[in-house]
Amino acid sequence: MRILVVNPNTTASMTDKIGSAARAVAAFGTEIIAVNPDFGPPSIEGYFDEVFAVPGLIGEMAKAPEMDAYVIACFDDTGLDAARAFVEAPVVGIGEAAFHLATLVAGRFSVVTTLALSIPAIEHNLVRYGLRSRCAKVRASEVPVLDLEIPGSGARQRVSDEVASSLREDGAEAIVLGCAGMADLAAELSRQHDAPVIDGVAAAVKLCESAVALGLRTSKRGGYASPRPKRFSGLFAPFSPTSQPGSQAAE
Ligand code: 5HY
Repeated sequence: MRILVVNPNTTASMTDKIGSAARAVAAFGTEIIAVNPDFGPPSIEGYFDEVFAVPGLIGEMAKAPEMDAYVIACFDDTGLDAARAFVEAPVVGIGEAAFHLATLVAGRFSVVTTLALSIPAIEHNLVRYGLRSRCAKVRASEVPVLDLEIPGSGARQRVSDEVASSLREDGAEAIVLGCAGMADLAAELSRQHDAPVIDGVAAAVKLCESAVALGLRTSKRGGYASPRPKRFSGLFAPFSPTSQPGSQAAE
């Protein structure tokens, strides 16, 4: 099977890290293609950045309509509903995937994310996924997303310190890492803190493999029905939906 892993921000080094984390857990026979758009925000921190990352996400999916599944590799599950309406193959957000796997191994989990700016979107998703009661707390390590790309920035230590505080103070039994840029930290932090530490990129790849193996496709009976063909105007004209799921109007 072929899984497109889309990092909705434009930072290629982060996409490389995400691709490596995905390939590290992919089953034999699963091909991972990791991409990011060449337009939009370099990092997504809060609602404003998020909305400007969605066209790039949809654009990358439109370039690869033949994939068996899609992963949205941004922890606030950027554009997840729009992406599910756009294609028929399963689409999994790393936030939702990590939350669900955490509930399989712990009664209560906490989330350690980047900046406080990112917390409301994550809490909002927990409520709409029906998992708010299983989350002890969403915490910020106050590490900007792109500091995770800078060796020696102290980002890793700050994330580790926040994991320690969470296990000590929140009654958390597992930790969910709240940024795709933390994908390479999960195994080390789990060993260091002797608790399940979950990376959403790995979680999403395994859930995609399960959905595809079970022959599941995104339901087109309700809100994820394909967008009705129409002509968008101006800047977004190239994104005009056509009658073909996963395709857009030609330039
Ligand atoms: C992410 N931002 O996973 C989120 C994390 C955050 O660019 N990739 C980003 O802070 O919301």
